[in-house]
Amino acid sequence: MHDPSISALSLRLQRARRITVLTGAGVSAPSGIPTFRGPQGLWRSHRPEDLATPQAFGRDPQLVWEWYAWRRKHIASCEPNAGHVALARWSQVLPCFTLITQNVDGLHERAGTSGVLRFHGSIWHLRCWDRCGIEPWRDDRVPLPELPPRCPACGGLARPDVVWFGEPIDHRVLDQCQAALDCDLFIVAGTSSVVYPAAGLLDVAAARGAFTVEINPEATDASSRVNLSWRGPAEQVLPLLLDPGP
Ligand code: BJW
Ligand code: ZN
Repeated sequence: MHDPSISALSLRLQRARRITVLTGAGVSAPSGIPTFRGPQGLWRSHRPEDLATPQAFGRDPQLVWEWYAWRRKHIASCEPNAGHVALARWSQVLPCFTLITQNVDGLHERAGTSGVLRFHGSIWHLRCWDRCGIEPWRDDRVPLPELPPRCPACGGLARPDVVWFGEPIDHRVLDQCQAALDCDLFIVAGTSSVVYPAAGLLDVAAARGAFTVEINPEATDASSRVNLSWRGPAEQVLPLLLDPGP
């Protein structure tokens, strides 16, 4: 590893007491999962207001579920990449490490990271649309036997346990994230940093004294707000940081 800023970042990672990483769709892109924005992004061919709002689901649950069923099938055929694997290793060897992800695909967990804080929920979990009181449940069957699926408790409609536009973040997840923002090093990787409140976590961590880093091949809304904006693909940069080469 010859790049001086990568070496400096690597040293920072090894010396930091508490490290928190926030990932976005770009971390799963090399696994073949489309991002949301950008030339091949999902929002180029699908309008978020038709598919990713509670109003859209209320109007046409079948359409929304068909989109989620298509994504579930695709994700099930994808594998974690070197970026996921590197972060899984960090989670195993760094004593105070927290991984927050905006991704709903479950690839961090499949790579071996436990305790992932799923900021926008999980495509593999469902919950009751009628809020009958049942806790969200996991259902990773592909395909689902019934579309739209039903709540096992009340027989009403089930919905994906994800966070749509206009919906609040689960307060338990938010509390755990807040605690993880008291860190020495905060890294954002593979996110355009345009969706709030996720994009604001960086600023909270910075205000509490963290050194902030962005890893992304493109400049983003966060680039000017971080201490170090590293332009590169997460699957290449992340594996270099903990295990520097010769
Ligand atoms: C690589 C790479 C490689 C490529 N390596 N990098 C103005 C108008 C309307 C609304 C708002 C507004 N201002 C704020 C809002 C609120 C809204 C919001 O932020 N909107 C903005 C878009 C304007 N936020 C919300 O509504 C949130 N809720 C909320 O605010 O609640 C308030 C409330 C309080 C109390 C009561 C009620 C309400 C919720 C946001 C939910 C977002 N949901 C989605 C869908 C999740 C489910 C699903 O997947 O189906 O989350 S949208 C989508 O965007 C998804 C993502 O998690 C999220 C972020 O996207 P991400 O990960 O950044 O992906 P991309 O595609 O944007 O970027 C990819 C990046 O990767 C790029 O930068 C590439 O360069 C990079 N990349 N290859 C590293 N190899
Ligand atoms: Zn129910």
